[in-house]
Amino acid sequence: MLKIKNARVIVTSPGRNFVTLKIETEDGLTGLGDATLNGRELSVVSYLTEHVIPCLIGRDAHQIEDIWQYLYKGAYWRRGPVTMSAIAAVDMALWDIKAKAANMPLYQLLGGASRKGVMVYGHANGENVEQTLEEAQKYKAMGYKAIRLQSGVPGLASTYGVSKDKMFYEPADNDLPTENIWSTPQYMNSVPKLFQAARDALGWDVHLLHDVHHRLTPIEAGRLGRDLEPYRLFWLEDATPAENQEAFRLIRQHTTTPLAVGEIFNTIWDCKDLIQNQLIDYIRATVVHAGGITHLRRIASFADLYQVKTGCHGATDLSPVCMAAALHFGLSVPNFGVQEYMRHTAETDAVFPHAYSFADGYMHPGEAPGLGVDIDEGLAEKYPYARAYLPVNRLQDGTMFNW
Ligand code: KDG
Ligand code: MG
Repeated sequence: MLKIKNARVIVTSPGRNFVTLKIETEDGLTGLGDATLNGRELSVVSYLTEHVIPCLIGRDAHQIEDIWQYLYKGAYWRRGPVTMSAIAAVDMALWDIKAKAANMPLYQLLGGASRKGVMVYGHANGENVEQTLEEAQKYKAMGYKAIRLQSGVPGLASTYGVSKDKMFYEPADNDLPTENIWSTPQYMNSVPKLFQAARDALGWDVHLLHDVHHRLTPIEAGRLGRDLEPYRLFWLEDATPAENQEAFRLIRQHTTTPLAVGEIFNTIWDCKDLIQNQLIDYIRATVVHAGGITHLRRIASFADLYQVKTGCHGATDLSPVCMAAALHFGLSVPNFGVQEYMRHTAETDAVFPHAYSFADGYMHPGEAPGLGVDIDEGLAEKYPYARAYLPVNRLQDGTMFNW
């Protein structure tokens, strides 16, 4: 038995907010779990501190599945981003502890490596096509095999995904949410031009991806997918909101462009219909927001039956702890597709020293026992929490719109 002696939550903001759960056993082993929910961070802190941690003390850290079921079924209130991020943090930390106890990198406990490395995609974005392609060339030069392209929309003052800090940040930097203005027709006109120019400039031996951020109706998404078919995208992401999973059937009827969705999903129930009806090609659920390694493996196993591959969310607002977990998962899972890799700043990397590395378009979690990531608590203390939000989106006439 590895008795849990203590657990606490560490909030730090080295450029942006990260929430980390640290669990300690009586034998002195420690495990880390990411619990960051961008823009709603303190709700998970409170859920963990007030409701979860008291139930962990004294339990056997080895009983990962039982503790998962206890927290999921026992709460009565199932699912949702706050609950599932809290459960994910516990789950990650327990896998970290178990792998340290076994003196193995976590991927070995998950079945061992299924591949040499985890193919990752980076974000190239710019205010116009030219700038976006300049950024894409930089990623190509760094060895990336897959690049996501997002460009400003002509006629719109700002576009989410086109940020100042090119390598690192989605904007989450205001005391109150920034407002962007959106026009679907202007957007729909601009994207095929971007990808035509991209194929001319970058060639055909690099995977290209695009994120719609849930902004189209299914029929608009069908049209965009069809317009993009000549450019052979790796995937078109979050084409329409997916509360209604049936919506993807309409998109599927109109395009062969591969579809990805799921970065905001929390459980297998959010993607069950999408997967079993083969309405998507990639499932983007990730460790921190979908109940940890235990639940993500369940989603991936189910997806494998339907030839749906993984494509975990990996934006900068998921901490290095989640990145490490995603890499152990991605290295081992049979139906791996691609892993998103938006880099963290030097400040964040210093707070979370880690064993994972990037080389020639692939990442590897490293060979350190456990997740292979630590937290420098002294340094973490120097970066206090600062309230920050994701931006919101309105139509030109002021109507509140999809995110
Ligand atoms: O917190 C939200 C961001 O992580 C998200 O908007 C980034 O869409 C995103 C992506 O694909 O990385
Ligand atoms: Mg996305």
